[in-house]
Amino acid sequence: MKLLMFEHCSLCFRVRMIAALKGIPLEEQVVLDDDSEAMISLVGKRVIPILVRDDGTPMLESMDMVDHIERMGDPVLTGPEQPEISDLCARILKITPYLTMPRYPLLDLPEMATIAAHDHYLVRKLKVYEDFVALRARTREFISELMPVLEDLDGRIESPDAVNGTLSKDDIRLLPLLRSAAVVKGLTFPPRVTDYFETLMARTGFKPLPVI
Ligand SMILES: N[C@@H](CCC(=O)N[C@@H](CS)C(=O)NCC(=O)O)C(=O)O
Repeated sequence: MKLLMFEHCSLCFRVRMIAALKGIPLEEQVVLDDDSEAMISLVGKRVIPILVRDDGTPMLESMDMVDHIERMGDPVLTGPEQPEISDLCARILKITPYLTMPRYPLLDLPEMATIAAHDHYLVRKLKVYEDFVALRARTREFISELMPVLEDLDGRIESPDAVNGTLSKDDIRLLPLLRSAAVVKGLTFPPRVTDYFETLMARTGFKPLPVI
């Protein structure tokens, strides 16, 4: 199996996470941001992640990819899901892009390894986010908005090994969002969130992204 991905992409990390948790080999192919052809030639449109199965069939939905990998060998996502965790993920996602998107181009990520790819990302994202410098200057304000959500999450974490006590798709939703948020210098996760993040990241074997 091959995953076309961006290093910063949290949906891609869902797929990388389940493969790592299950010890299933996954070939990771980082796509340059300006290489739309790599995606279009496979699935007819620009989208990431794309999982190319061993029979050559591409998959386009990250949670379908997670289900596909979860069906291989012994299951690991055996715990219950809680709607409150999905809701918390949605609340986190309303704020974190304003902190993370303006930082990714500063992190020396492989999807922006050329100036063309780097500037392609900027042109694409600035259509939505308008001014990355201005957003980075509002870091304290966005962190203040995010902290109460992370405090609510802190109160809901049942174990450092799994948000609901036993691994479930809620962990697949949550850990990638925390991995993205953790790029923000000055953002300190509450204690149980920190413990959860560090424990589960260590279990996946992936290092956190750089902090800036
Ligand atoms: N529902 C899809 C959503 C995929 C998606 O929205 N991907 C975004 C990146 S995270 C994308 O392809 N954006 C277009 C681009 O990067 O040009 C999934 O969960 O895999």
